[in-house]
Amino acid sequence: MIRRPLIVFAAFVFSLIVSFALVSWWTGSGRVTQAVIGGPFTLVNQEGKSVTQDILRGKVTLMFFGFTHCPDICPTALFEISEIMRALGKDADKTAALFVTVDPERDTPAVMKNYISSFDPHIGALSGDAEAIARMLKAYRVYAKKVPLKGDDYTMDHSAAVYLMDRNGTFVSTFNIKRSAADAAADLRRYF
Ligand SMILES: [Cu+2]
Repeated sequence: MIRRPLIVFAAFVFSLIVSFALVSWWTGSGRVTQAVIGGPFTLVNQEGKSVTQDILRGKVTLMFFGFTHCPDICPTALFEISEIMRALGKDADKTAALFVTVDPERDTPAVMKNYISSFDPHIGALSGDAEAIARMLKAYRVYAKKVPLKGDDYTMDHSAAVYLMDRNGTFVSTFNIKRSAADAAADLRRYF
């Protein structure tokens, strides 16, 4: 009987150790994820101007990777991001969105400029030469693959996650745009 409190105490200490281990594993892995997505880049914006990762500074940025010939996923995502910008109202100026091409062969800065003109003006576009884009996709863990179609035509298979970058240009997490624009806008405001 005298040992029972000791057992209870031992169980309590054990549970503390387990929780501590879990928390440090969890926060530790969070840091790893942040470190492996992102990094320096030199690309070309829709005006044909060379830009670096510095354009991410000072604004909460949504990044989306795709291509202008995309039949559905990309235009839908850009439409949804435009709706979020609209829901933000004046606060949209504290944010930016970047549409980065996975198809630099066809998506020249001029093509990108024309394409994004159909969407909210807070959305910019990034293109570049094949090598620079390949490096970018690798740094941001984006999957993209050319899929041949009839004749000389092709399409692109690509991952479609939207990335949330904080005001320092650091990756925070993926960002869910498949919800009401008001909810997504409220979520974005937390990072201002
Ligand atoms: Cu697409």
